[in-house]
Amino acid sequence: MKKCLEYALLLIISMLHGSLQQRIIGGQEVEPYSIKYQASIQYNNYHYCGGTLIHRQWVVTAAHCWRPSYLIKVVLSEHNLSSKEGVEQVFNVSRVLVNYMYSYRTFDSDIMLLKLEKPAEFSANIQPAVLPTSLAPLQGGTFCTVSGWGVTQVYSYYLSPVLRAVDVQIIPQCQYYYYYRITDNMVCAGSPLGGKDSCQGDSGGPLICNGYFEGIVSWGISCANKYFPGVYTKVRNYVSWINWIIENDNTN
Ligand code: 4AZ
Repeated sequence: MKKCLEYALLLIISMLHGSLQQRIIGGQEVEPYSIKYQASIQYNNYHYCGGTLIHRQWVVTAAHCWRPSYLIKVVLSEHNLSSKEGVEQVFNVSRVLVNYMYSYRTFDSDIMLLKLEKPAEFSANIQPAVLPTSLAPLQGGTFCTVSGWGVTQVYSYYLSPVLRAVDVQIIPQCQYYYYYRITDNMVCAGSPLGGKDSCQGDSGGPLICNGYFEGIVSWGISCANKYFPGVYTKVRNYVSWINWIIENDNTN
C-alpha cells in the first residue's frame, strides 16, 4: 500500500512537472526544415509544446498543451527558436478542439486539434504528416522517430534552440512499467537501454513510425529511464475523430 501511494505521488509529481515545463534526449539536431510537418506552439513568443501539421489548416497536438486560442501561435518552417531565419510561418489559431474523451487525471485521449486562422502554404519546408490507415497493431520493436525542441538532459530547464530528433522503439507490455495506467489509447516508445526519449518541451509533438504519424508526445515518468518509457497518444485511434472534425468544420 505504501509503495502504491509512493508510486501515485511520483506519477502526480511527474505529470505536474510535465505540464509546468515542457524535452529530446539522446538524439541529434535534424537537417534544418527536414521535418516538414513539425510545428512549434508558442505562448508569448515562447515555445511550450510541439505539434504536427496534418492538413493545410489543422495541427494536432496534446490536449495537455491547451491554452485559449487567442494566446497561442503556431510556427511552421521553424528550426532555431532563438533566431529569426526569415522562413518561419507564424499563424494565429481560430479554433482549439480538445478531444471529448480527454482526462487530465489519467491523460487518456491526450489529443487536441488547432485550426490555423489561414491555410498554410505547402512548400519545400512545409508538408503534412500522413495519418495511419492500417488497423494492424503497431508491433513491439518497431523503430519510430520523435522530434522536438524539448530539453536535452533530464535535469535541464533549457529548451533546445534547434529542432532535434531521436529514434525510439515501440515498447510492448507497457502496463508492466506503468502499473496499469496505460490505456488502449496510449502507446509506449523508448530505448530498451534507456538514454533515448522525448522529454519536457517535446509534448504535443510527433512520433512517426514507418512514415505514419502514430503518436503524440504525452507523458512519462522522468525521461530516458529504461524502466519508464515515453508514453504517446495512439493517433490511429483518433483518425476518424480527426477526419470528422475536419470534414464537418464550416468556419473559415
Ligand atoms: C513532458 O513533461 C514529458 N519521457 C514529455 C515526455 C515524456 C515525459 C515528460 C516522456 O512534457
